[in-house]
Amino acid sequence: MKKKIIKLKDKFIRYIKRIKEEKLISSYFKNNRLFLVYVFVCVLNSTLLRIFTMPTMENYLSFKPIVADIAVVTIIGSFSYLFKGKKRYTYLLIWAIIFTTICTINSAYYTFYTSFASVSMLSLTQYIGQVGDAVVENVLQIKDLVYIFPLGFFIYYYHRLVKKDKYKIYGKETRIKKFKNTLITGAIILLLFVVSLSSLEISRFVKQWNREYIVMRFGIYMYQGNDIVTSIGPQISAMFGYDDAKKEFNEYYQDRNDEQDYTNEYTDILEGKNVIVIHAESLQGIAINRTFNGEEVTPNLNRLIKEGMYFNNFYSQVSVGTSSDTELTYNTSLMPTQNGTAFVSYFDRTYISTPSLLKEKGYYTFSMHANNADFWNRRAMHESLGYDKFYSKETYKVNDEDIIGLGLSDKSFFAQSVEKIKKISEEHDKYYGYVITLTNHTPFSDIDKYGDFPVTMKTTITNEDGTTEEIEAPYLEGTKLGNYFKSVHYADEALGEFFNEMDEAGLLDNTAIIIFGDHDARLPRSEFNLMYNYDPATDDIKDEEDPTYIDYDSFDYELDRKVPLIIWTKDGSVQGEINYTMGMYDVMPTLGNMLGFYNKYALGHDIFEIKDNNIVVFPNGNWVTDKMYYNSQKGEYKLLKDEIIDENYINENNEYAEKLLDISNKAIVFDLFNPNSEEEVNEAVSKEN
Ligand code: GP9
Ligand code: MN
Repeated sequence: MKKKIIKLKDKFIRYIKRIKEEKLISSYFKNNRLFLVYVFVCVLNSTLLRIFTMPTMENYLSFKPIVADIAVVTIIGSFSYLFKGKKRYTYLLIWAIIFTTICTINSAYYTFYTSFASVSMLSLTQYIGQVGDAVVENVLQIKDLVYIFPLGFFIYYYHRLVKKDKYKIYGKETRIKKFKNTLITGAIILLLFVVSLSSLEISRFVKQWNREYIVMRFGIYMYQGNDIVTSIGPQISAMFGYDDAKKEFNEYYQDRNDEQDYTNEYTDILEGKNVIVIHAESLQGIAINRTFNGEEVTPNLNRLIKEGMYFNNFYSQVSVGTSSDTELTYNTSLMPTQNGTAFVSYFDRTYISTPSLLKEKGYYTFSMHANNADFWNRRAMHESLGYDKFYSKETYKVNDEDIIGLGLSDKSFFAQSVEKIKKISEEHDKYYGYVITLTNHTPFSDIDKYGDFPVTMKTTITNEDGTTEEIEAPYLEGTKLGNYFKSVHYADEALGEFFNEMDEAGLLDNTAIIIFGDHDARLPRSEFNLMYNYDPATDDIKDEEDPTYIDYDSFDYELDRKVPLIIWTKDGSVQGEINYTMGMYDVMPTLGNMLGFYNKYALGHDIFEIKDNNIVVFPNGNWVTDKMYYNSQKGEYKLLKDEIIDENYINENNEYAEKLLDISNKAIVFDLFNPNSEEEVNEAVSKEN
């Protein structure tokens, strides 16, 4: 071993000597001038794009995307060495043009959409029009043309080399050697880059929806390459297995009626009313009715719960698409897809959705959210879901003092939204709006801006000498969970203001308001343990031996991920507390019964029909019923009722869950709600017969 190391050391020293003596570095630069200029030009363009589109200090100094760009450009450029003479230049020129075009298009696209372009958008014909307009409108801006200058320099440099007779033409052997060495160098740079990535960076890259984040870390070329893979991948997988999928799909739904075949006490109860849906970011059930020193975390929600209908056993069913998955499931009663996210990979499918069915009943449908329209690809997907208009960040005034966390504060967002809704109400008979909040988003660290809400514990403790003392123990102060409650308190206050403003504008009189938490807040389990088992005397978790100690296991944590669902009307026509286990996919059929629409393909149920017989399936195959929570990965469960359950119950529910997830996924991937695809199949079937 020692010998080997010495040998290697010798070899390395000899190599360094050789580099020095033979002036390898300077001769490399001399002999590969065109290639190096090509690398420089392409990397410079990508860097300029980042600086012009996202001019922050972090971007100026960021080294990572430069490494990524060098790796991509070097690997692609290495193949140029396989070509002889002028062809080598032509190869490099073609790629330099491609890279420059990528930068130019993205530069123009960014000005218009504050995001980066995606090839998946090209499949929307209407979208091409929009992108086309954007490019044409912006092409005159100097900053979009800047990228052409480095390209021009590359062309000029080549001609200069030729003129001075310095453009080297290599023999076949040298060419292959050069190709190999360059490719290996590129691969090593790529490897170094990959090793430096954090798990968050990798997961965001895989999901590909947070485009600014990806371009900032991976550079524009890797972003665009990944974009092509994530956009085309689903199209390719949808090419295989269509017939089987369609058959299974038809069998699954064959017993269902085309029309609703029941009525109950809530049928049509909200018919004709305007509807405003509040998709409340990260609003988790644990905040409801919780107090700190007698102060309610959510006084406004607590009031609405009493005045309206509160579903206290309600779960979101999200996968990696978090907010967007809830938007899918709420609007369509379908489950998130098994690969990628529906919003990014399958936005161009046909969906049967609440807004599209309400549109048939004469409603004007819109959505509102003060983030970039391309976040989660909402611009495209909200249109696919049947929203007539999406009011995104571009339509809101975002003053610096109104920014909290991810962007525009809920208070400002709501105030501006009420103005918009007022206008809509003047222009349309009936309307349905989906309003997405933003402030209550992880990491809940903007606590200075949430307003004062101490999450301490004021209590009386008995000292060892028997004396008593009034103390204010820190409790959840300084924890993420504590900050979360501060943030929710702010979100609740904003909601209260929204209700007041809506009422003042007379917009609540004939309107039903639906409020739900979009998913849990991803809070650490250890902090739940602290919350439930806090000892103010020691400012720590109680001893497990303490008789008041509550054992908090992973199932309790899963059950605590519940989110509230509220249906509220000013006239109090819908009231009560509903305990049935219910999931996001049950909202469409439940609301459909109340508003007078029906979707045969809903995977959930009207909760007032299925009642305590319901099952909520999660995208990972777990499920929960009134009787038990089942973890399908571990094959473990927790009983929720004092009832003995047999093996059959678990097997049947497992089968049900798997089938449901499979059908949902196939319906989306193979575009099975598309009437044209139905026609095609019918044609095929009639030919067979
Ligand atoms: C982004 C917001 C948050 O606009 O809806 O998305 P999330 O991180 O919750 O999926
Ligand atoms: Mn969310």
